[in-house]
Amino acid sequence: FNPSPGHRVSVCVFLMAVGQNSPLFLGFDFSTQQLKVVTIDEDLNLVHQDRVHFDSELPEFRTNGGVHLHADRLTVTSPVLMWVKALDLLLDKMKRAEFNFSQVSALSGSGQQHGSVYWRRGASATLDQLDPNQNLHNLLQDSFSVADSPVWMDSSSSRQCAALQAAVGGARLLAEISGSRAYERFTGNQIAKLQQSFPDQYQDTERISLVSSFAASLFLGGYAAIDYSDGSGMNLLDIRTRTWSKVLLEATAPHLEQLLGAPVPSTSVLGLVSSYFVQRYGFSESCRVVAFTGDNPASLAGMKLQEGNITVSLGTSDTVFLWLQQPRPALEGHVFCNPIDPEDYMALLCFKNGSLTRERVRDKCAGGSWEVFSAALRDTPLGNKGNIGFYFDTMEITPPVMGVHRFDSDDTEVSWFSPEVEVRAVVEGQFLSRRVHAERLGYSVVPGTRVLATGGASSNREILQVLSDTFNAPVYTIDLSDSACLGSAYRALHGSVAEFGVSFSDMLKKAPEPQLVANPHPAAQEVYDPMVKRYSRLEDTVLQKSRTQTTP
Ligand code: ADP
Ligand code: XUL
Repeated sequence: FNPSPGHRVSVCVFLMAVGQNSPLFLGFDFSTQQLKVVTIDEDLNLVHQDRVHFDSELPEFRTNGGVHLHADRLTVTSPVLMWVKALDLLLDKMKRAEFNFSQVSALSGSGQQHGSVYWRRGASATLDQLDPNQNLHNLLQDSFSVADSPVWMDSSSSRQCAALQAAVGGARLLAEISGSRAYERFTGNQIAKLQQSFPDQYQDTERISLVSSFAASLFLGGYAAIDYSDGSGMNLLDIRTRTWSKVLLEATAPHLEQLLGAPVPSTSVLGLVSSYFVQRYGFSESCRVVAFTGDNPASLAGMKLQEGNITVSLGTSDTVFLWLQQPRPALEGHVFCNPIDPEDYMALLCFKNGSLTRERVRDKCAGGSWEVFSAALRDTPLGNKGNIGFYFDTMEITPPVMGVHRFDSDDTEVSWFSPEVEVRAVVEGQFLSRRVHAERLGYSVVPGTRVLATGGASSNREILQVLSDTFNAPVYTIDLSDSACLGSAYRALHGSVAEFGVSFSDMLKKAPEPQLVANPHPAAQEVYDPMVKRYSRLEDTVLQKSRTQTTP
């Protein structure tokens, strides 16, 4: 866990004395590297948090950063039974810590977006009759027709993306319908690839879930619907009518309408926890399950995001997102249905080379220590004396480029930076890119703009200082670096009070305000405004170079 400074808590410790009968609300996050949970009470106080880290606590699945990178370096998957076993482990840990499950009134959760789970024929009957004397991992051994689920880091479905765009009349039309042009990691293209590569496994599938709706299905003991917001990351949903687009379903794979089930509003109460959880863990029979959603939509719910502000999430992926009232889909970035207000939308940009790339540079240049990494940021000047770097360890989404590219102050490509310059170059390069692409989406920093930071790396003050300087705006964080979990717990609570007419924003009035953690340096604008322009120009150079190298 990465609680922000001043809020350090030991994992699995009850933070507050909770009355025996006061209702509790759970928020889970099935993220790339770990499964996390946060518990709040009805006054939105944080009561308990815990996690299971996949690589270190479930080594039998042999993942690296929670995933398997295949030999083609484009296919990326995660074992679905690892997620199931992680849930067994997490709930067992909570039970050992004497967590009182009977107090939980409602639960919700989130999952890494776009990943897909393939339930084998007969799995629904298995889910319906789970034996509380056995763990889920044993019970669901044979319930998946595809053992390794494609996840958001995958970029192996270019052929299917091209075919989908051709079928609907081009990228722009696809973006108009689904909120995004075709992206390799988007679920529809992954489903198409799977159906073409493994037709027998596809035939043997009775239901396809997203990671979020798969996780909700475990709690419900039956298939959970996909919610509009996470459903927007599939290149299948019409984001205006909030129904599956027939044209897109047909262009993707057979029988999809049946395999996906009807999508529902993100605020839906899907049902009650199954008797398995009542008998095995002591959940109340009346505990509600609120629709699970994607981790970025859940983060939006956790951040108290207001119009005009921008959230920068620094998790395994780096994302930038905004609340939108009107959808304005473009060829870059994504528009999703809003997880809180059914009339509204959110805009999102996702960058694959986030925390894992910072970690690689930390290991190479700072002896594996975040303290040394942070010291290098403190000891180097704003603007890095004109040095700019692009660090795409894996194929980036925006721009679609791979490899490391370093430029000195004369824009000459160089092969090496000193360790300290390299540390600043990776962080500055990443944040310049976040700003350049957010500005291309129409976002601009104006007086009063706040940047809200979240995700694992938001516990690092020096990184947040660079974020503040490159955006020339103050940076705020919330108490907990995992806003997806917190947002899920808020959504669970809202699922219990919405019927009494309480709006999500009214409910959040009691939530602590985000805290200011960094103000931009007085010289920030002078240094970074020209650098943003240079970065944008150099990015075009890098993109051109990579296109010429890949064109035969
Ligand atoms: P996810 O939810 O995608 O699994 P998190 O939001 O929990 O990921 O972020 C995990 C990442 O946080 C790690 O990969 C690590 O690189 C980063 N991180 C943790 N602590 C620090 C720190 N002090 N400085 C910078 N990055 C950090
Ligand atoms: C968003 C995206 C990632 C995943 C994993 O489009 O691909 O942010 O949700 O966190």
